[in-house]
Amino acid sequence: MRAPLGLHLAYVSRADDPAARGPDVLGIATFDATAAPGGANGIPVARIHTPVLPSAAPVYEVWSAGAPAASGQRGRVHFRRTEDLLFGCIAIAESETSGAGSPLQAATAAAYAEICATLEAEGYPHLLRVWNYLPDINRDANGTERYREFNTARQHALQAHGRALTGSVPAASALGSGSASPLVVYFLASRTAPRFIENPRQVSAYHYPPEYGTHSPVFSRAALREQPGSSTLFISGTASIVGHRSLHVGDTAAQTRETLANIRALLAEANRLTHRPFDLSSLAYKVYVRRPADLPVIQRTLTEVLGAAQVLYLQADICRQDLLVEIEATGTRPLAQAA
Ligand code: 3EB
Repeated sequence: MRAPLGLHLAYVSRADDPAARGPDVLGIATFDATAAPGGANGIPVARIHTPVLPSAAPVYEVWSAGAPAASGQRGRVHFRRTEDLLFGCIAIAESETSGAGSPLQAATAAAYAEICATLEAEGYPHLLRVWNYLPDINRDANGTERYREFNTARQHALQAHGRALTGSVPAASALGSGSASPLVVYFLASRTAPRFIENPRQVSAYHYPPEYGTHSPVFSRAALREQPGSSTLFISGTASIVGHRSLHVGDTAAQTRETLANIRALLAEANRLTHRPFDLSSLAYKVYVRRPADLPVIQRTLTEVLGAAQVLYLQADICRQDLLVEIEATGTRPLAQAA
């Protein structure tokens, strides 16, 4: 079957799945895959080291454009693009870095510098969505949690490239990955500007108070990309945070329900901006579970609500020690034909 019109996401279990091989494939993220997928046509592959639950079988997250794509490389960034969209990925081991700050900060600075340089050189200035996977995200290093070190370096790198630090900043996720993993960042960017969406239930992450780190995380709660034929919504990693505080510490089911309330609030915000409303069942989800033993309670809480939606569960550490679950989502809706 041909992919639907517009940017499309599918989770498949085989590298040789037809969905992972078409000319309109923009890029792939693999979770827990030892072997690369076909890599046909120079398709960029982000290799993420987070166990897939419950099966430990690899999963391929395949992004298709609905239009033919062409591959390229700039420095360590592998990318593939259409007229309006660019998918890219970069992996940097902390052991291969040098420069100011800790190895994680040097790797983060290098990754973001190369991403910004690629976007400038190729002419896709608008970052829509960024996924960040950092080894040992919650470990203390040099007296600071590594996630906080990452936030400082990300903010400095974006600032050095003249990019916004509040407002027009991409939707994002930032998760832990295995200790032996490099820092892996993958992203989608476009020539045309999306709309960025905040959650009225939450303080914007870029305005978090200093108790969460000297430099706030730079991301929007969601991004909406409207095209002539379709509309795509990217919901950032979302957790049990109201205002700026973590709620329901120690209660996984309640954290899951609060996270769904945040996602519903984002859908309501997005639906004020688009002609074709999104609902919970029109999205595909990636659910990050800190403790594998919590999988059944999270699954039970979600399946009641999400019905037949695609859901991928991964084991990953989350950027605050007290968060047990985090959920991101993406969906594309065809736009109504003009009468
Ligand atoms: C939060 O709401 C949870 O640092 O890029 C979610 C999504 C989180 C993205 C990031 C962090 C990031 O603050 C953590």
